[in-house]
Amino acid sequence: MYDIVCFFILIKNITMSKVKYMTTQTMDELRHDWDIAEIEALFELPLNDLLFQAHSIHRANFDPNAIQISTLLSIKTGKCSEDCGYCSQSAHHNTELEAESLLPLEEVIEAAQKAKDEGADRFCMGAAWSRPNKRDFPKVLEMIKAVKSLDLESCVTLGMLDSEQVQQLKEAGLDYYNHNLDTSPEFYGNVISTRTFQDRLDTLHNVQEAGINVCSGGIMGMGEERKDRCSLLSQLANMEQHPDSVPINMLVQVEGTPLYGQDEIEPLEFVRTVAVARIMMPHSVVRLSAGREEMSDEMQAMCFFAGANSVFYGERLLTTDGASTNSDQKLFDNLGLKTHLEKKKSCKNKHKHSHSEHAQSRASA
Ligand code: SAM
Ligand code: DTB
Ligand code: SF4
Repeated sequence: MYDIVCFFILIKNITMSKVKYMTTQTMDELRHDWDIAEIEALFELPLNDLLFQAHSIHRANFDPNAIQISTLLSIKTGKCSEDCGYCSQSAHHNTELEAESLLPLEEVIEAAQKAKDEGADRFCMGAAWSRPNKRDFPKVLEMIKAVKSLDLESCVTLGMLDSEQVQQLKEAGLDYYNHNLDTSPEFYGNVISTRTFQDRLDTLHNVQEAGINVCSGGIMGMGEERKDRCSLLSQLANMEQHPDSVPINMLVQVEGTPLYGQDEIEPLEFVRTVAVARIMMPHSVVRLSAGREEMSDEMQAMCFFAGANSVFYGERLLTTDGASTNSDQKLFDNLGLKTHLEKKKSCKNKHKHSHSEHAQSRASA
């Protein structure tokens, strides 16, 4: 209630020119009609106003001290036919990456069990494919079933899918499909030439139709401008259904890729992007994704305040190193963030406690 009161005081205090945009977004209203000018106006807010608005919306929709933990595994590495300018795995670039064909099921199970033991609640498997092939796809379905049987949520990212493949993924019990829009439709051609923005939207549409949760976001720091970040966010938020999960990646610069040596995004511009994503998609989980190992603790803390409530966790992302699990654990402790698994355990313990207290009080009565 206090948050709501503060939020409306804030809105009242904002200059008249901004009011047009600010009053249109309430705490959990889901809008699908964002225009670029109003998104730009959010980016232009004084940082404190933007963070306050984003955090108020975050708090109204989520536990602000809970964090969702996903762990990644590359199940098929390198030699990809697409030419994504950021990617170490494209066959078009010379990145000295060691290619690997599809991993055996046992290796995937082992990695998933390890991820669970380290505190992950979701296991995401990525394949360097433009689209899955007939030979390997059934093996991926088996991997999904195996991950589910460990009581982990499953996520895969396999490139473009047709509606039959989507249906098979659904039947295998897949929870999330990751398929990033990556950047604005206007900037897309500067980064990728072997597929179109519309190809990405078509796969997302198929996935949503089948009732699989969509995980879709983008990469910041590829040389795009703020207007591109606004345009990407408008594409995500104006989808018929917001993605359930929105990964905001900061480019991991890989030697040998066309985007190596690119000017980095300003840390506060990245924080603003997270905040605007939170405001525009109030019910979606916003993931602070690749690039965390380059971010200071303070920058990450600001992103969590701005509304990020998920991370990729583990020493390895797909082909590059992730933030170390030790330093992550310290960071979460320092910020008082609890993972979903920790929250679940403490809930169970409380439940057990109240049962045994109840039993004791009955025995002593
Ligand atoms: N091949 C599939 C595809 O492109 O959809 C799945 C794997 S691909 C590696 C998954 C996503 O990882 C990409 O869409 C991109 O957003 C992200 N990604 C890849 N390389 C990255 C990098 N160097 N920095 C940040 N994100 C990256
Ligand atoms: C996403 O948005 N980021 C992840 C996941 N989805 C598949 C991938 C990050 C890759 C970072 C570079 C690498 O390790 O190859
Ligand atoms: Fe291939 Fe995916 Fe990398 Fe693009 S991002 S080159 S599609 S693995």
